[in-house]
Amino acid sequence: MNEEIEQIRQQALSELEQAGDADSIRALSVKYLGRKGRVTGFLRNISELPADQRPAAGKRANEIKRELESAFNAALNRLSGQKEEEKQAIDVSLPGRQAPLGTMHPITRVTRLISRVFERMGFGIAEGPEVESDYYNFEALNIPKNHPARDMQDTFYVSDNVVLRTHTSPIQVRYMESRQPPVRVIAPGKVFRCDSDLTHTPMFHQVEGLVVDEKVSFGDLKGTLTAFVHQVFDRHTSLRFRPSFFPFTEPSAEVDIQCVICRGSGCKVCSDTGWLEVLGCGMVHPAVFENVGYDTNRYSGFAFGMGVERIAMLKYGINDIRMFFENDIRFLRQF
Ligand code: 2NM
Repeated sequence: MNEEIEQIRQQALSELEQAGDADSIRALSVKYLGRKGRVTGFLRNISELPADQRPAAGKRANEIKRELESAFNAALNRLSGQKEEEKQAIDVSLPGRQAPLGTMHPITRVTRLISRVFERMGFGIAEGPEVESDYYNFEALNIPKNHPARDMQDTFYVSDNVVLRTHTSPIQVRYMESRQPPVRVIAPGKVFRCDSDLTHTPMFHQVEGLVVDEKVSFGDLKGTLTAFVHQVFDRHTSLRFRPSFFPFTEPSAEVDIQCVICRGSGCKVCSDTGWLEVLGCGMVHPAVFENVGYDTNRYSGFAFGMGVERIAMLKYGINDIRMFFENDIRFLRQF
């Protein structure tokens, strides 16, 4: 009878040697140690043995039961340890994963293009706070207390005397306050106006420019802006200077360029005029120079300002300003 349990043991161990995966090891465990398993069956039938054989057979069968239990467990553990190692192995022959590459935002691109053109003409670049005092945003720029631009309808007020800058001119006021001429500087940055429709967003970008020295003339203004337009669009683009008004310049002008779409013959983009407005400019008003402590008898200067979104729309043929701020990568990827 003892031979039978030894035989069961031998068979279990040799079948275990053949078992290559966890499922077949678990099946062996059921086959030998399960409720209807062979070892279990042997133990159940011990009562049928002659009384003098029962103790030794029972003892041996229980030893074998424990031995098989630990052999099955050890085999399962070996197998899962092997899998962990497979998972951690690095296949050095695989190509690397490509890091997703972003693109520059079109507003950043055009701001940099504009800046580069002026840098080549000897301009420096200045920056300043987006939250400004009423003094730097309006007062120093000769914008009177009752001017419509100061209205709550047009300007974001942070408090009575603090606003979100409505243009980047305050940068230039601060720049002039801190040094004497000659000045050649551009001021790029975000500006804010209470306005939101098809052609206006409450935040947009500007580049303004300022030149101050002895004997700076309107001719210098025209030459500088003509060179600028010829580099940003193309060297055959015509310009025209139309009289206009700004509180901080006198005289003031609006600059139109020949329509980049129809080249002047008239189309939807230029409302059949053949011209597109691209920037405002003028000779700096003496009141502004007085506010920053410049000698108005010795110095004169010109200034200009443009919306970066507008330049970008004309340059890339974009017809909705909101595209810049929707963060749709199908749009952004194109630049
Ligand atoms: C414009 C048009 C005309 C301008 C004036 C100044 C300053 F600070 F010198 F007075 N900065 N920018 C200016 C002049 C801006 O934007 C349409």
